[in-house]
Amino acid sequence: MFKLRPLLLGLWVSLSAFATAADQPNIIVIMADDLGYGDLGCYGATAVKTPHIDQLAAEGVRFTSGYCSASTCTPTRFSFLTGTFAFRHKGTGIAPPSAPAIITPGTATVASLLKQKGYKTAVIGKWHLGLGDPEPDWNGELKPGPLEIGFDHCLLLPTTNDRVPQVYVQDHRVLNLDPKDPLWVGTKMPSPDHPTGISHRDTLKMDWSHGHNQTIHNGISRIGFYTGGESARFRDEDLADRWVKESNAWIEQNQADPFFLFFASHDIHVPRIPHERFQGNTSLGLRGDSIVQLDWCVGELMKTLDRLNLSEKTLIVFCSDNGPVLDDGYKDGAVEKIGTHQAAGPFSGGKYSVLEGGTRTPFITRWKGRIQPAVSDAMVCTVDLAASFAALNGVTLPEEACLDSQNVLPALLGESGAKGRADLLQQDNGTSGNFGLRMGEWKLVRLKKPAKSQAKVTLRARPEKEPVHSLYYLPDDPAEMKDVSAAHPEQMQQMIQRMDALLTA
Ligand code: NG6
Ligand code: CA
Repeated sequence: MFKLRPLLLGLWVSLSAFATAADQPNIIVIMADDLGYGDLGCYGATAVKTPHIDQLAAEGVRFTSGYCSASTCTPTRFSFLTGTFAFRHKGTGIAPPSAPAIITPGTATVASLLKQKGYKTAVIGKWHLGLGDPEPDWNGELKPGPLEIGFDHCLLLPTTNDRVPQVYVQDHRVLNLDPKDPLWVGTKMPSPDHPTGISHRDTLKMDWSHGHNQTIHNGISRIGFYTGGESARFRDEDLADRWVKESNAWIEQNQADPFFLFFASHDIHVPRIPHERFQGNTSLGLRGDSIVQLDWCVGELMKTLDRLNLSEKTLIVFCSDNGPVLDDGYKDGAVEKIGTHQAAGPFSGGKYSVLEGGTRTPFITRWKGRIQPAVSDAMVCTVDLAASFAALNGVTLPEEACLDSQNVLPALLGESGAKGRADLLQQDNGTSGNFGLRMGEWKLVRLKKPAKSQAKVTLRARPEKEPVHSLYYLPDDPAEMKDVSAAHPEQMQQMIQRMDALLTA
């Protein structure tokens, strides 16, 4: 008996190790930027063709109730990585050009949780979660940043491409920076003759419509000022190609280990300047052409997985960081060329909004050989990926970490009967006091501040004056037009209480 026990134990350990390895797929999260529910072929778009993403959906699960957790970028990315809603932390609204690192080193993140199970980890693309402490040292070491919260490698656009500077950050440094030409980034005009989108408006290759009128780079004026770093600057047109190239190389180098790649596309955020070969591809103008570029990126990543025989060992999650917007500060034809295209699908609102269009976005999972193709109405959110990936790898979440992340793995894997979340709180940029709560098929909207900026961004008109609280029954009214709170006061009260409880939890 004494001899048998270590033997059995050994057998058990090796069997369980085997089981874990088989269940440790590579994970790629592809996050699009400002992509709406209706912007893809597989979600009903006809004015733009997205064959690669449609293929991903046909081979995996396409969610009809997939969400990001906020209707702007920084809070969604914060809560995706940390598994905790952004409104619980100060300073998680849209990050300005020189924002310091928003996620404190040592915080458990999707990357750190997977790294502890032997994953190689990288983020390639748009960051927008701040760098450095108390501010970025553009000419020195840019830390803390992704490498201090669980990533082994990064190649980043520091914020978002309508904000300065247009340089790549590779690991802790600005890539290709010549020390003789230091990079300066600031909020004030560096000199009275510094060319801006106001003083040199007639030279711009794309005019601005609001904001975005400070330093000019590549014929486009941006938010914020910068000088120097000429050898480090990139062309907007080349961003997507560069990130695909870097991702393919990184996947190839790390294929022996399980890997986690966060591919953070900049498409289809403003300024929408896809590569020349995509310009003019659609009738929707540059916004549509950027969707084609995004689709191309997804296709290239899929090809790499096929070439390396990794498609059956890789879970891909495709999602967006917030809903759609047409005019977000540049005159790029998005409004004029929209035609009958419904960027938010059947929903109202979009970017900046707590209506469904703000956060209900494309959401697709694919793991060839493991996930049975399906369309699922289970409610899942980007905030749930942390707990779900942890569960997939047998990682116990640390105390006080990933507070809002629910394990929805069965739903992500398309298992029959998997329900996903029972409810979901939806936030905007985080300072308005506006929130949404989806509970089952009901939706509560709390508007503390009239969503006035939405006139510019939404595709569906809203009533002039809206009450603080309104209630909608989504199966009958996906566009949240018919407030049914008077007919369902108990439902309304229950949801107000649940919203308050979640906000103060
Ligand atoms: C807004 C910008 C908008 C966009 C957004 C962030 C103006 C007038 N508007 O402040 O253009 O950059 O911030 O978008 O400057 S996000 O998707 O990264 O959250
Ligand atoms: Ca965004």
